[in-house]
Amino acid sequence: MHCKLIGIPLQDGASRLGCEMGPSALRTAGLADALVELGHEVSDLGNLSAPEALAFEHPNPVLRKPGLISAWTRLIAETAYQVSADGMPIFMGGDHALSAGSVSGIARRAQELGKPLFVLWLDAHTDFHTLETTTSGNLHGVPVAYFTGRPGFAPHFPELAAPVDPANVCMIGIRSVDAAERASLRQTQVTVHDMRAIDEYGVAVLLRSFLQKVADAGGMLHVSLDVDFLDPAIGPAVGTTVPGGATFREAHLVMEMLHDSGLVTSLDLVELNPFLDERGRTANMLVDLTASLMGRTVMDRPTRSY
Ligand code: HAR
Ligand code: MN
Ligand code: MN
Ligand code: MN
Repeated sequence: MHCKLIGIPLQDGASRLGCEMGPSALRTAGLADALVELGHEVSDLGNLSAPEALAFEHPNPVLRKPGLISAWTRLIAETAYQVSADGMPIFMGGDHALSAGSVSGIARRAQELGKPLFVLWLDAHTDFHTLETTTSGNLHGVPVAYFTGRPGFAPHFPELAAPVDPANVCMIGIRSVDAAERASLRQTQVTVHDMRAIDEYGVAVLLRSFLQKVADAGGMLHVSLDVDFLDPAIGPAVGTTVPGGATFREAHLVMEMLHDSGLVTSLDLVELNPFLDERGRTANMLVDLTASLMGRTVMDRPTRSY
C-alpha cells in the first residue's frame, strides 16, 4: 500500500491549545518507519499551512473561530480529494474539526468512483452538533453533522460535493452525548454503539456487522480515530478525556479486524494533544494502532476458524 501522510496542524476547533503539535508527535513516535517496516511505501507530504480565516457571520455568538475552521475545511477537503486519487491518505491531526474536510473530500472522490462511502467514527463523542445547537462553540463537535449534510452549514461552510449517507456512518465508543445531539441522532440512521453496547456484546460483534455492510455495498471505508475513543488510562493526551473508554485490546482488535477486512481506504488520527501526553505514550499508542490497522500482527493468523 502507498501510505500518504498529511499533517494538519489545526487546533482551533478544540478549546485547549496543543493539537497543532499532533503531526510532529506522530512523526517523532515513528509513524512512517512503522509503516515501512510492514512493507508499505510511505510518502510524507508535510503539513498543510494554516489558511486565512474567511469572513463569517452567524447568529450563534458562541462559535469559536468559525471563519478559520471554515477556511481549513475548504483547504482540507480539496487536499483530501487530490491525495485520494491513489494510495491511502492518513490525516495526522490536529483536532477533530479536520474531519469536516477530510471526509467531505474523500466523499467527493468516492462519488467520482461511483462507490458509496462509509465512515467508522471511533470516539467518546458523536460530534453531531450543528452551528445552531452547539453551546460550547467548539467546532470539533460538529464534523459529522456537516459531512452528512445536516441543514444550517450553508453558506457558512463549503458546499458539500457529496454528503455522506447517515445510514453509512457507524460510531463506536460513544459515552458523551449532548441533549441536542441525542435528539438529532434519533432522527437519522446513524448507527451509534455506545460503551454499554461494547460491554454487552463485545466490540467484534458490532464491528463485524458494519464491515459486512460495507463489503456487501462494495463501499470505501474512512476510519476516523479520536484519541478519546481510548480509555484515558491508555490515551491521556487529549483535552476531552472521558472515563470508561476502549481498552488496549478492544482498540487493537478493532484495528486488526479492519486490516483483515481489506476495506479501509483512508484514516484520520485526531485530537492528539502532545502537551498533555506522558513521555509520548499516547503518540506511541496511535502509531501502534495504525500499525495494527496496516497489518502488524503478533503471530500469523491460524487457518482454522474458531
Ligand atoms: N459535545 C461537546 C461539545 O460540543 C464535546 C465535543 C468534544 N468533541 C471532541 N471530539 N472532543 O470528539 O462541546
Ligand atoms: Mn503512488
Ligand atoms: Mn471527536
Ligand atoms: Mn471525542
